Amino acid sequence: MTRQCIERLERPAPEEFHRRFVRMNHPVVITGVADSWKAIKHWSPDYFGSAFADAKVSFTAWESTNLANDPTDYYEKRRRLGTRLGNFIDLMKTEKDFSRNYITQFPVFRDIPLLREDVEPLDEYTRVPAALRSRFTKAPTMWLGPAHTVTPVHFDGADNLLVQIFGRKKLILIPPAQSEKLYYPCLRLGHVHYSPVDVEDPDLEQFPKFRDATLFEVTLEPGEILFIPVRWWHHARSLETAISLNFWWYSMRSLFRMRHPYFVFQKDRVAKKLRSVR
Ligand SMILES: O=C(O)CCC(=O)C(=O)O
Repeated sequence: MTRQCIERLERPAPEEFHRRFVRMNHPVVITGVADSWKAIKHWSPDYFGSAFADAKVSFTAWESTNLANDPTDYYEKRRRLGTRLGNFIDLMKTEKDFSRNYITQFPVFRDIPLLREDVEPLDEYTRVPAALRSRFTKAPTMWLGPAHTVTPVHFDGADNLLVQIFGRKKLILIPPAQSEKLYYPCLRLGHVHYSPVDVEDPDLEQFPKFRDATLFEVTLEPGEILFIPVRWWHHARSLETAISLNFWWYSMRSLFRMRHPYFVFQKDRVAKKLRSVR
């Protein structure tokens, strides 16, 4: 495996960001933009636990006796559970091993609108025209969990700005051109955008092609923004209690790049239907 760092750029001009990274479909870390947000100063599990304890949240719970971060085990066993934010944060502080419980994709500004004023728009970087914004951008979502939570490697159908708000998080990215090394498409996991390879501790006997993969790595600090281009594989691990926010947006470019997964998915659906009528 080859390892590379992801470049950091201090407040790049939006034009430079688009020319060098969005159009080239290449990741970068933007510094000096989000670090002045109120969210960076104020947001923490303690703040949420006292100010918004009653907010309803759903979280991903992965019950497993398998100590490894095996993606197949994760996709088979994970469940979506609901609770109140205050309760989740209490459990996070008191339970001995709570690291397989993770608030993922929480629509924070829909459910706690007051928090919206703690972040600044990133429209000059996403560049979605105002008239198309409601259709081409997804409402930002929040990720909150204790140290060691993992999101196994997968890719998304949109470009993404992942903003680290609290704690540090390590990301490993792998380019779409190397999808074969991640055993894509692996339809048995239920979705084509998942891979069975544990990119932190790969089983090279089972997945020998991964030996030649190139891993782009970065540890995000609070206030840093990682651009994850559409279809880039990414794996995340919180190094400590962490909060992140992500901003997904679509463009003609991202829709074009999702053609292949879409056809793989449709082909599989048709094959399953044909098998069921036989
Ligand atoms: O922060 C995480 O755990 C995963 C984030 C992610 O997968 C995303 O923003 O697409």
